[in-house]
Amino acid sequence: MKPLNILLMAVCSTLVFTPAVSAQSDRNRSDSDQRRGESDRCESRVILYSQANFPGERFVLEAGEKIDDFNFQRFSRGRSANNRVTSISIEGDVDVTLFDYRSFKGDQITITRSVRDLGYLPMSNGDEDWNNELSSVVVRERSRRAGS
Ligand SMILES: [Ca+2]
Ligand SMILES: [Ca+2]
Repeated sequence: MKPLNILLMAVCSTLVFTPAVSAQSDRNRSDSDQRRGESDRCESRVILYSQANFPGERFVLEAGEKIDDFNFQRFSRGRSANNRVTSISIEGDVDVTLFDYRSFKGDQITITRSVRDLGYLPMSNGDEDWNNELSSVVVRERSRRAGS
């Protein structure tokens, strides 16, 4: 194995931890929750949650994925995900750009780390925050370096 690969694996294993363990109140855990706990692979992905601190309904996005209108997307329990996302878990080496409107329009912000409560993330006008505003999203792989 090349030294670079080993380095990347080491970085991954420190980044991939599951912050959702604190959700004791949530007993309706799905199969994906179980798999998530057991997975020790380094996969980059993003999980959107309807509540603060990562409990409850979720919506999983892989690296490279984009959603242009959350009106047509549903959380794990069937509710529309539009204007409901309150926390975001980032696993692995991805950036996430949030948009207030569909079709990647309106206010936007790019985050590189998990956010426990979008209510503390201000919009550019300074008056509003990102809680329950997300309507479209882009997930990009961060480390796209030439010659690896
Ligand atoms: Ca919410
Ligand atoms: Ca919105």
